[in-house]
Amino acid sequence: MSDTLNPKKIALITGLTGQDGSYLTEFLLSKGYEVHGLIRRASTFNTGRIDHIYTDPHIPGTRLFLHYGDLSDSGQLINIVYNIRPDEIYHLGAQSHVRVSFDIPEYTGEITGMGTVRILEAVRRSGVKTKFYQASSSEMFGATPPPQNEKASFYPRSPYAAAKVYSYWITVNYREGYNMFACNGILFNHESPRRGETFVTRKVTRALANILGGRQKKIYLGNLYAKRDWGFAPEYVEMMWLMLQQDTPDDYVVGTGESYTIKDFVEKAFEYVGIDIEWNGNGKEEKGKVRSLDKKWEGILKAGDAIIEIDPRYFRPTEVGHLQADITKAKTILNWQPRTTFDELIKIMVDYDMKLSCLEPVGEGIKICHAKDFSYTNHEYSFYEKIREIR
Ligand code: NAP
Ligand code: G4F
Repeated sequence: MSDTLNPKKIALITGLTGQDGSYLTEFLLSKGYEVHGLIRRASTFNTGRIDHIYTDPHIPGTRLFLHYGDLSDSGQLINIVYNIRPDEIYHLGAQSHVRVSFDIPEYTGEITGMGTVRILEAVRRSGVKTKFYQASSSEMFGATPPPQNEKASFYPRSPYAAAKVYSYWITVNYREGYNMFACNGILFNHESPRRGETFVTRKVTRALANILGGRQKKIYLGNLYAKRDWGFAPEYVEMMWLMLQQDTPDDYVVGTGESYTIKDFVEKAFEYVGIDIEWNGNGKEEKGKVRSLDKKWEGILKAGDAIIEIDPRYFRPTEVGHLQADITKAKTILNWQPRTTFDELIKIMVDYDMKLSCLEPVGEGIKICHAKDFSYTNHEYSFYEKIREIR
């Protein structure tokens, strides 16, 4: 880790306990920042993704500090911004699950939408001069056909997406109205071994490992035909930082420029461990069955076993059919190029979930991860810790 940033820059992250927040924290610490994070009080620990980098604040040299708060509580947000006086704020906190937003639309609006204006107001009222990053989402494009870029229209298809559209525009409004350095990163789906377990990619890689470990029989999924532009999360947090290092604030689309169906993801994940899947039936009756399998899985599965089934519970009242980024602007202005392919992402996620299930990983994914220069992050450490706990 670099300790050389002088004067030391201070960052405040909301949502630091989430997938992106944990990678961003590691990234900023490696750049010499002092990092402050907003965490929610919970009756169980919610710091699993950052425990490996947390140190007691009494230890000299500590540069990571956590503060209790909530995006529904303006008083504490103002207090934190005023007292910490961050140079940069990364606003990642949100109720981020699209399917769940249909069940709790009001709460999602309150946190994912209103939470943003609360933070922006905390900045404005405290008079702190800071740069602001808003975690905007490709979900905002919704029904707008691909490829989607910064000029594409928003057509939100969920309470989550509608709340993110509000947050996008309020960020633009504070930039224009109060001359704030405020940027929207319109990020397409990005995944990792730290992805929440109920998002589809992680649900699949985790279930795959559980099936191979003999702890689960099948996976129930929803719409197999939606297409997503899936990238690797650590790369995307680097982009958040890069946006705030520019001379002028602006909004950028970040994605890979390629898209695949959920079915593609499932097939490739199983193929990686030596299981070939064939599909039979239509609609709710569609099933993914084992066509052939590597010898080593023979005591666990056999040809003909149905391991993927549909549960309509996972369908959404309104779906986003196809997201695929046009990343011309990020390539041109930020000189950015995605460096992890779809196949590589799947291998990385499968390997780490196999490790977590105490199975010998295939290994290609872990090698890829090491070869791509993500030295600021430590998948190994955080995941070995969990493996030890499970054992
Ligand atoms: P995530 O893993 O779900 O993390 C969300 C974070 O927000 C967690 O730290 C969570 O805390 C916190 N949070 C939730 N409700 C809160 C509240 N009421 N007060 C304070 N904090 C609260 O999400 P992610 O995948 O890292 O995504 C980060 C951000 O980018 C989110 O805003 C998401 O909507 C957006 N985004 C994500 C993607 C993607 O593909 N991952 C793409 C585009 C945009 P707990 O840990 O306590 O739950
Ligand atoms: O993994 P998902 O839940 O991600 P979704 O809805 O695309 O949202 C994620 O990406 C957004 C960026 O575009 C973020 F803003 C948002 O915060 C979140 O991180 O679902 C992906 C697709 C959907 O089409 C869904 O219908 O997978 C389909 N799907 C099929 N079966 C499923 C399932 N999704 C989930 N979560 N669970 C299933 O069983």
